[in-house]
Parts: sequence; C-alpha cells; structure tokens
Amino acid sequence: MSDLDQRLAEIVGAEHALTDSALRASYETDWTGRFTGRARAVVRPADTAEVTAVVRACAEAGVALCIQGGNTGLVGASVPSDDSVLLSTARLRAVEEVDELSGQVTVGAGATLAAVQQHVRQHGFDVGVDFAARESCTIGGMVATNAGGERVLRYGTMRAQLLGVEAVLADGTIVSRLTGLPKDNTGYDVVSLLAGSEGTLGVLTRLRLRLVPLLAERVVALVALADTSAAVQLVRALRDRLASLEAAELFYADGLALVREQTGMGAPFADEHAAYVLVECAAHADPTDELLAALEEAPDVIDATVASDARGRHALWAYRESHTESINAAGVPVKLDVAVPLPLLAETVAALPAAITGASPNARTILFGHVNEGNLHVNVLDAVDDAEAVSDAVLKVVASYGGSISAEHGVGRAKRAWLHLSRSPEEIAMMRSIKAALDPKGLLNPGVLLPG
Ligand code: 2HG
Ligand code: ZN
Repeated sequence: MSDLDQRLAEIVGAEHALTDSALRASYETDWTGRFTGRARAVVRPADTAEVTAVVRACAEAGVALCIQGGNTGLVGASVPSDDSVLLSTARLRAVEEVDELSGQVTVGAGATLAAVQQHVRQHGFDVGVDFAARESCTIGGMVATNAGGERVLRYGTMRAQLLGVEAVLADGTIVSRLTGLPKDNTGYDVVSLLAGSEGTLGVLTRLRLRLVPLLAERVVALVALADTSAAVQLVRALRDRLASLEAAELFYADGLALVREQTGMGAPFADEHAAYVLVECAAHADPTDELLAALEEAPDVIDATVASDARGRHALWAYRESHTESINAAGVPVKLDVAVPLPLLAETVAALPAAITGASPNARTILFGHVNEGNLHVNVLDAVDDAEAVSDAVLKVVASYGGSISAEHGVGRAKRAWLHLSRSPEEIAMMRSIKAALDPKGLLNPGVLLPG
C-alpha cells in the first residue's frame, strides 16, 4: 500500500477506501458501459471535513481526483482517468429539515433525487427537476451537470433550483454559501458557476435548493401525431394556453417498438403512428378538463389517450422513460444529447439519419427528447466502433443549425473534442482561465469538459 492509499484509509476508514479491483469495478465503468478507467482507490468520505482531508492528501501527492455521484452520467465524466483517486459522494447523503417558510432545503451532494423528493413531499413541496434516473442520480451530480429533464419547460434546469452550495476546492479550501437568499447581488455568482462545472472546479458537498409546490392533481396524455412539426405545433399550442403544463416529451415509432420489444408493454393505440408526444399537466385543482379542451382544439392531433389516476399516468410515462434502458439493453449506444432552436427541430430530425448512416452505414438511430427545449436525445446502436465519426456527423449538423452539442448531459469526456462547435475561442479561453485560477494543478476531473 502506498503512503497516499494508507492516508486515505486513515481519513475515511479502511472499509471506505477500496483498493481491491473487484470492489472498485462498479465505480470504474459508466452506466452505458462505454466509458471505463482504472482508479488507484475509491474513497467514500462521510462528511465535508473528510472530503477536505482527501482532497488535501491527493493535492499533496499530486494525484488527480475523479468525483462520482450516482454514476448515472451519460458522457463519461464520472469514470476515473487512469490512476486517479475516485471520490464517491455516496455517503454525503444527509437531507436537512425543510425550511417551509422559504420553501428551501439543504441536502448532501450524495442524496439521491428520489430521497429528496420523498422528504420534501411530506412537507407539501417538490423538486423542480425530475427524470428517469431519480432512484440513483444524486443532487450533487445533477448540479455538477446542470441536469435538465422532464420539467424544464415549467421550472428550468438544475441551475434555476440552486440557491447555494458548499464545495471543497482543489487545495482543500471549503467555500460555503448556503443562506439561500433569493436576492443577493454581491459580486460574482460562484453558486451558478459551480452548476454545470462537471467536477472540474470543486467537489460539491452540500446544496441548497429552491423547492416548488407539490401539485397532487395530475393528468397525462399520450398524443399520436404525424411528424415532428406537428409535435412542435402541439406543444406551442398547449404551452401558450395551459399554465399547468409541466412536460412535453417526444418519441417516435421506432423507439416505441424497441421499448415494447424490451419491456413487453402493450401498444398504446390500435394503430401505429409516426410520432408521439407525452404531455403532463399538474395543478392544485384537477387539470384534466382543461387539457382535454386544449387537445380538442389543438391542430393535427390524430389520437390521444389520457390518464388521471396514478397507475394510468405511470403506465403512459413508462413508454417514454423506458427508452434509455431499452436502448442500453439492445447494445452499447453512442449517445448524443443536443438542442436546436425550436423552429429548426423538425429539419434537424429529418437531417440526422442520413448524416449518421453516412458515418456508420449499419447504424440504427433512435431519437427522443424534450420538445419545448428543442432537445433531442440521439441514440445510435450498432455504431460504437464508429463513435467518433457518428458524433462528429451529428454534432456538425447540430452546430450548422445554431444548436448546442450538449443540451443537458454535459460535455464530459465524450464531447470535449467538439466543444468549439458550441463555444467560441474567447469563451473557451475564459473557461480555461477560471479552471487555472481554481485548480492550477489540474487535479479535479482531468480529461473532462475542456479540450486537451
Ligand atoms: C432522458 O431524457 C435522459 O431520459 C436520458 O436525458 C436520455 O438516454 C438518453 O439519451
Ligand atoms: Zn433528457
């Protein structure tokens, strides 16, 4: 055992400093199975003081750290670069008392979204961001990637929920700003800066979140449509009319077929349709009638199935939320997560398949996403050997439409070579200056976000 390994074991306790390869394994490969790296040790600190001690020990030894939450990331940001120390936030899962007056809560970085949802719902609140990985993803990881998900059209991304952070910087300094004042214009916004920094600027240890009201009355509709343009028009019509609109999720016939094949779920409609949009409305008073009236008047709706009871809503959501796991069950996908201006969404959807098969002839492309943000999840199966070419083709199409190469999953290791397609040289230089100022030795998540 090296000096560093021994010191880490002293800091976190031997049972939380894993050097055995079998114990490290589940931390070293990402959720998709595409990204993998070897850590010299996995350490699981119990609190901020232990995080500081771990960071200091690594800084003194000149050893890099990789920070991992629930390991549900999709861009390879949470797997270690070789021989780094993997710092897992799994034990930083304290969920503090809900501040009911302010509608806020402070939670440990390692608390899962599901645990926080369960906790705040008992007090009549909810978390504004939600998505399928809720049982495993952590609040720290969600902030580090500025996660988006299924409710962005109503509540914004994770950055919009974030009112405060506590973080350990690369030299072990603790920065704490957790008072949660909604109005506080006293200089640089360090809280926002850490959101979306992908573990490159500090280790997030505690987060203070703004909560949203728990809206118990819900209705979900799955709407069958002829194409992407119809989906965009539908969402526009509903969004402008329904204050209760919370989600508008898009998928297509091929994605639905794959989901049904993998899960055994039955068909939602007697006929097959080209495109589907799942919408959810939520309010204090039952929003079913207003959704039905809006659907009645909406253009180009071919068919719709509606559920207000929890079981029925869950069943409709399962068609959408099972996409990621069904795709993974069918093979290791090349995953891209892009956004284009909404007026160009249909054109992008039309252009992508040819661009992808041009890069990998046997590729099978499944598209789905979050309509209102023009956010498409591009999952490409049978193309992992052509991952670079496929990514290049997709991201160039997206950039040509003025889009983003990463709408919500982050840049990670997977997209950093293409960062210049979304960010100007001046912006990348500014990011490098910030990184150099806060982590001059490049110890935090090397290989992530910034191009090499
Ligand atoms: C979702 O919207 C997630 O379900 C995952 O962002 C997307 O698997 C994907 O590509
Ligand atoms: Zn998504």
